[in-house]
Amino acid sequence: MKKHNLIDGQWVAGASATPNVNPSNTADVIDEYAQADRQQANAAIAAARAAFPKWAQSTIQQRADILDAIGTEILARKEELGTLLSREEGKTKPEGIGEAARAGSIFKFFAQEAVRARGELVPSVRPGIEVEITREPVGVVGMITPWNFPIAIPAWKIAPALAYGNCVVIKPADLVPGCAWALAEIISRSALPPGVFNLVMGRGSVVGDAIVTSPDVDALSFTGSVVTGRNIARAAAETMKKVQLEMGGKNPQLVLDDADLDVAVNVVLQSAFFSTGQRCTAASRVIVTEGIHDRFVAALTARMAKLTIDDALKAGTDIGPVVDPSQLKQDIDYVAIAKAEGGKLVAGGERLARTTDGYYFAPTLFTETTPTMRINREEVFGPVASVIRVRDYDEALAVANDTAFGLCAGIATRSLKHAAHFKRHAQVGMVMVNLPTAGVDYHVPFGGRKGSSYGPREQGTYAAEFYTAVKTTYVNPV
Ligand code: UN1
Repeated sequence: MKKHNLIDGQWVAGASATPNVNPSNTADVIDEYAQADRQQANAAIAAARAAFPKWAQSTIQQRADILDAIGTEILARKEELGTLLSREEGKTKPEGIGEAARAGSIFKFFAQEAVRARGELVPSVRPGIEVEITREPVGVVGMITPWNFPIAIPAWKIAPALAYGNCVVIKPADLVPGCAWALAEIISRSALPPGVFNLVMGRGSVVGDAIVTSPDVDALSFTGSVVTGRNIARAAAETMKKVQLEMGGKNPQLVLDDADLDVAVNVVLQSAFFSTGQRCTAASRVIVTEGIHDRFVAALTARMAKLTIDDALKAGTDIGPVVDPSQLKQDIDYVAIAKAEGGKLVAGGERLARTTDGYYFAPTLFTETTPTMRINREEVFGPVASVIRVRDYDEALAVANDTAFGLCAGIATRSLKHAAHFKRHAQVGMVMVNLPTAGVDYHVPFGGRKGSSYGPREQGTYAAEFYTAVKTTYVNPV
């Protein structure tokens, strides 16, 4: 069955369709997914606009019940949805199932947030007057989501949008629309009125552009590359949209002399290579003090040699394929760049052949790299990490902060003093102490600083900053 767009409660065939191909096995085509044209995107926006006045007045109980039911179904079907995720995106099946479960929990969390809505009543500086501070929905929220978290990222944008009374038009990544479609199908069977939620699949240059430039979209939440994010911010300013942008990272992971070696190695394996390194939260700059450097590199490369890189759906696979040929080319190109810059390749660096035709790439580690090399400045978005050797913690901190990005930063240490100092001085939105930089909780704020993020935080109670508009009302009770 071909997969259509969901516009105003109806499944509508796209102007064209595109195959969704399994990156572990290019002979496996999951299905054909609709490609909307600009007209369809505008129809979805118009449907959301028309549905908004009524949905904005829905009760918090109505929203809570709908979100909770969606969350329940996602959790009940997490194996199936996680398998689809792994098949279309290439992260391993346990990672896919974990992500599907995360999406279910997010809906359940925001079901409860809906009923926790509250305002403030404060005295005025003038006699007899009362001031109320309340939150209202923003309106129509446009969403553009990336391929690397095909269900969790749509969930963490859609659930708060609906919880606070907004209408949604979402364009999932062109490359990986399967999970977003499955989520839309679940939502389409909920008690949500038609038009409140719309799915338009297709190209960024067509559907994305229609959403970004439409005067009928009030707010825009985007996760993706820095280049696209910057263009979106510029275009959104034309129509004064509220924007929330989550972009890249070049996240540092410090390993200090006093680190527990096993913990440090596990943290770096997880952060740099799992999910094929295709996470904006991945650690790609491993900053290691000289006392532990050689022992750490030896232990890490020994563990890397034992990783199983294979079909994402196979039991026992640690790391699945890269998502598509262009990402594979980018990974290969950065290996060449790092070598040319003088980095020493100590593991991986090459495409791998498996029994199925997929985009397999060996987890890659460079040592002897310096902070100014391109490999330490630009996001690769693959299973590629580089080690920077430093004298001490102070130099490690300076190197960690010497970047245009600021999403997250990790430190492996047993020193309370260094961990406490790092928590305060890392110029990022999220700090992990003896934990991987990637793999975040669903109930707390997510986001970064500098080139990584722009606008209010996502997730947890902080999501309300983006998905609501604050109103201040002055009352003279005469
Ligand atoms: C995670 O590491 O658990 O696109 C989430 C990304 C991030 C999400 C990471 N926005 O990789």
